[in-house]
Amino acid sequence: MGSGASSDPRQRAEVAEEWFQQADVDQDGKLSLDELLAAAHAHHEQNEWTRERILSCLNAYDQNGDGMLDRAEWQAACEGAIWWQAACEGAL
Ligand SMILES: [Ca+2]
Ligand SMILES: [Ca+2]
Repeated sequence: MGSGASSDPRQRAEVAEEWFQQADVDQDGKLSLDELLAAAHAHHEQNEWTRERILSCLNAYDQNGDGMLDRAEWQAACEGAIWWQAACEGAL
């Protein structure tokens, strides 16, 4: 029997945390638009992830309106969708 690890929410949170640490270049505990853009471009086709698209995703999950995603907002974004792409398709 497989453990179904890929759908384990705890593991997803761990992956989200890994992403966060990689993406948070200046290590201020928040992901800015530029950091999100760089992270997305490291993993996806640049053409697919325009600044406008990232920004609309950011706005969708930026709960305190500071223009950045902190850890809690990032975790919520990652838990709410397999990856942002799904969320963004709905938001746009
Ligand atoms: Ca940062
Ligand atoms: Ca925020």
